[in-house]
Amino acid sequence: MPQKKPVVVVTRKLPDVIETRMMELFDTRLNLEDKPLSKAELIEAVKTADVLVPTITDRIDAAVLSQAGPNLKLIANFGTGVDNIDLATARQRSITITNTPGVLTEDTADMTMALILAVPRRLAEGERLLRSEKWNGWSPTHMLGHRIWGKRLGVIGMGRIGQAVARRAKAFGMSIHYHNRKRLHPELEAELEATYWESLDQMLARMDVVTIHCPHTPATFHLLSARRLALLQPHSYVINTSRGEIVDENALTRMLGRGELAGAGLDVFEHEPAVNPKLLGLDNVVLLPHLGSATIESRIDMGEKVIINIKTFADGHNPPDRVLASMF
Ligand code: 8YV
Repeated sequence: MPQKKPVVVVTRKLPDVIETRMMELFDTRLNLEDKPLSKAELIEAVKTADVLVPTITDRIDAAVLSQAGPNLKLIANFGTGVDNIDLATARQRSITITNTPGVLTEDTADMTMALILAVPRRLAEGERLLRSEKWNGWSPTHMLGHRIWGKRLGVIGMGRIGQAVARRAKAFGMSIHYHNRKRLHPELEAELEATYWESLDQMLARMDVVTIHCPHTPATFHLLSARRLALLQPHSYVINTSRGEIVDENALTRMLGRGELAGAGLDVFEHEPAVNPKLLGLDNVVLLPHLGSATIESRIDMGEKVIINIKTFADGHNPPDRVLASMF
């Protein structure tokens, strides 16, 4: 007798090719309108599903997980960060969690590099000026920014994305510094020409640009606290394409407004999709709506990872991208 297909509930609209394949392989319930699920709808989903496919916009907390039906054995997250899921409660309930690492590394690194260039060179500000039809023509002293060649880049979190950013920044003439829970293998450190700082505080005080690439966990919440932001020099820039919660957004906004920092490039925010209104009024920031991995290539690859994880799990094997407690 053919095996019953698992009931898979997908919380958001995914690329068409992914949805088509999921419909072929599983008993899939799609969200064609892409309207984020309410808490009640999420609870309904975990009651009925064998597999849930959430994204960053779904909070799979203890309240939701406590309502999960006996069949929910896998949460196959569409995304690498799993801070939207209460991992401890999921573990207690023997629910396996998978994510989609690796496939969005290069795109996220590109977006980070774009911000590292855009903020000091005032790209968005210049574009706004032009569009407002207020440009009066070239002048030797008009809209001067800062050179990034020869400057120090401090990478916080030297995993896949941090390394991909380091490679790009090195090619732009920046010197690479990093802080990580674990020091890199000496060969990799040498290849990246990266200097390791055991003390984040000491690194921050010496950098021209700081970029964040660690996951958001209880340990990294407000890692860039008001105290640590104050260690940065007034000419330095903060770039964040990781998670908004890692930076104290109010403190950052205050310091940017007072000129205690030179600028910031932010793709993520502490209370997404809300953005601190004071940030919106600042000229020295470039703000993006969480576009780090927003390419069709990344999204399809992420979907394929989700499919492989579900299929492997349904076939009775360990899925390749299991999230283990030790990772976070
Ligand atoms: C995704 C991301 O947009 O994968 C991640 O962790 O931050 C993003 O690039 C989002 O998380 C999808 O759920």
